[in-house]
Amino acid sequence: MNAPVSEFRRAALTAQVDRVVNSTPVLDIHTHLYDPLLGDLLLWGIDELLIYHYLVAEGFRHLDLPCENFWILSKQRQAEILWNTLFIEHSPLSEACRGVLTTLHRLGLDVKQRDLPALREWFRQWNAETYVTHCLELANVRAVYMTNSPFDDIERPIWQKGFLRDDRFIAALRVDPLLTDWTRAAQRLLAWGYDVGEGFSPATLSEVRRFLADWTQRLESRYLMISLPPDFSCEPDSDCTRLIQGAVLPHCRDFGQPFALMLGVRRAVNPDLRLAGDGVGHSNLDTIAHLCAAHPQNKFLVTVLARENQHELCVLARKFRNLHPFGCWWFLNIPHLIDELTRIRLELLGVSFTAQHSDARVLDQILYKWDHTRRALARVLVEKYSDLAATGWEPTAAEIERDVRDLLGGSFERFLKT
Ligand code: RAT
Ligand code: ZN
Repeated sequence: MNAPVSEFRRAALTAQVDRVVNSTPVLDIHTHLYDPLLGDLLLWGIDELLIYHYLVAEGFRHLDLPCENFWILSKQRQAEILWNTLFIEHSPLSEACRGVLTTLHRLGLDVKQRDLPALREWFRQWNAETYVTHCLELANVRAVYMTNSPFDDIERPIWQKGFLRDDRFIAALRVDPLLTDWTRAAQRLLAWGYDVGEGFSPATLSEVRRFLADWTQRLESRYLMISLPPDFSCEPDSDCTRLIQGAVLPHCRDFGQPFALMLGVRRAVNPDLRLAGDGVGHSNLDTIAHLCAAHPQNKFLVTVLARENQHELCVLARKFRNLHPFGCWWFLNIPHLIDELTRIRLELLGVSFTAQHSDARVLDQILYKWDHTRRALARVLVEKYSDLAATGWEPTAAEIERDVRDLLGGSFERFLKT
């Protein structure tokens, strides 16, 4: 049997892994953050942090208030209600609440005062442009991928007009409405000058491809993305399947880009909660197996929301090198599950996956999301390298740096290039 590494060796390994994990810049491959030149779309600051939909869902566990009475309030008032409910009347133990405190702490603010007006005052010194640089540097994030939808009426005209891009914000083309509600999407495409018909004639599919190509070029987007419900399947005759096979996959092949699928979200389980009202369901991953096998020239970036799907996704990734698992998405982005998922993935895939994406909707959140992930990742890696050291295989500093770089965006970049 291998002798466990000495306490001294383990402490040295811990220090080394912590240093590497903290100093390796992250490529954040899926967020809802925006280039600051997209204007008010980029959210930041204490009130936005407090009204994050993860906190709204938790606040309503306690609030004795009809949802509609909450939504008509100003953002400031909503933030005050959630602050009082989740931080003052109860301890902020949940991951989303702790995240607000980690963020403030990383910004150098004194949270123990529990003083919301003072916190607000501190944020007044910033503007979006300077604050972006401050947060990216502090979080040690080298670039973030945005989520860019041509179906968004605020975002679309800004792209059409054009603006000087900030190269730390990379575009990803998001097309949920196209694949989940073709009837309505077709009307929009028609209105935008794409000559689509109701069925899926070759002419219609080629117009959909023209639409995807135009937006990929306009955004300079690097992948095409959709989130789908747990019952997503490639039924041969469904609109979604026809569009995927006849337009999305050929488009991705033309541009050499991955198709990113986020599976398992049940939208509007409680619509009164708006963005906070979505739930989770177990997906049938046979659909992913089928896509990967039937389309070896396509690349699939996949994350699944249900904990129960995680092991199966890793096994699939062992079968198909055109499948790249990424992130601990949404309800999985809690330390307990980051730990579990990272172990399962490392044990089944080595470093050929992307350990995390932040999914940040508010700029400042990258501080906590990456801080918490880095801690969880370092803990798991120390254990894994210790297991190797117990066999006599001592990882070198360069090897640890290479592995961490891969897990925090390097593997993803390689996958993009293959
Ligand atoms: O994590 C989230 O903020 C969700 O609301 C979703 O946006 C999800 O990440 C998605 O991209 O669909
Ligand atoms: Zn997202």
